[in-house]
Amino acid sequence: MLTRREALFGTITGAATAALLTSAVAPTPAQAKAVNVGNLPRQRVDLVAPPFVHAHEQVASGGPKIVEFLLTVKEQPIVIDNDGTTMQAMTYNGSIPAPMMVVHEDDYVELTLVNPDTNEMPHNVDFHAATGALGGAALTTVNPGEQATLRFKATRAGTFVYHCAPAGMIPWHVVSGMSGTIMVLPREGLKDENGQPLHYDRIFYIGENDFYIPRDENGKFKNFASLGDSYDETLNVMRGLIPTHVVFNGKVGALTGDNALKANVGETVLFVHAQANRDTRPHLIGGHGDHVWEMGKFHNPPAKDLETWFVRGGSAGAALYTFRQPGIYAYVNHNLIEAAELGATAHIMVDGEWDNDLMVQVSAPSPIATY
Ligand SMILES: [Cu+2]
Repeated sequence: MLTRREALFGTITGAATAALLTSAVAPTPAQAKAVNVGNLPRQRVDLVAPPFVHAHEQVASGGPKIVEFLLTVKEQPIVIDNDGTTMQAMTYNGSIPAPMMVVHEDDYVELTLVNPDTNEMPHNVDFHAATGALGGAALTTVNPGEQATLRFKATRAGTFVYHCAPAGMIPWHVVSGMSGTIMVLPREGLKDENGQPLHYDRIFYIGENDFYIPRDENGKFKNFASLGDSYDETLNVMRGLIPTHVVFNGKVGALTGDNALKANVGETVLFVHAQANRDTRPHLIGGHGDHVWEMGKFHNPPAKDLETWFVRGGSAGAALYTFRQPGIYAYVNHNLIEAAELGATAHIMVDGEWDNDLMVQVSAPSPIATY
């Protein structure tokens, strides 16, 4: 059991982590370059749970602004498969993945992080989109009962992971659910490889997680009474590097069957796929990536016509696809064992008219003819 004191003051053993911490020095006023953002307009955005994304402009209609977001840490048990396996999860706003934030390049992100006093652990946010102070983690570390507000300038366009990074406990917090995505759009919107504008009709936000659930002496997944109780055994499973679950949006089946995503033939969908901890390889069965920013960074020209794309652990990729045929599509991690056995599958139900030019069954199955 991890005590509150150990959680607060660290169980740091690695030299690398210790080095990280000593470099995490917040600037004193004398060192800081003054900025004046007082005249910028402010916009408060209420975040929505994945796979959906809050309303946003694709092309910015005005100049840079300050965009305010609120994340509240929720430590809570979450059911992660159809057998009722329960993980002592740590989340931002109660969802896995955490909500997507969308801003434009040169906007200022102003995040307030609230850690209610009912929680056990300290938490923070490391924004891969931010510059300095461990991505903001050094300036947002809040104990239970505290809140902090961070402002950073979104200077790089793309899809970026954010995640919790508390001293001595970074991987545990990340694989327990504390990661999300921020999308920084170019002010003029997305462009193809020739600089022509690209637009999406829908955006689907898929967060992939690898979970490490301890088993009991009979091989059954264990439920723990509290987050702290789950720590030691969970860490042992994590150190084996073999996940027990690889899921989209927090749970086996979170995006399949009745929870399938929906689109229409002719619509262009932007798939944003985040994995904060481990490599993955999204693939749309029966479709493609028309334009893919595999690394998620929009000032690089998109790759075209991809069958499968690679999303590095600790990053978020983006893929645009215009659906041309109706049907139920499976969107998978194309490590098919992870897709079919561990959970990394989503469905997209697409309505519309079938195009026989693209595909037709020339003859239905029948007994083998004699030639
Ligand atoms: Cu945390």
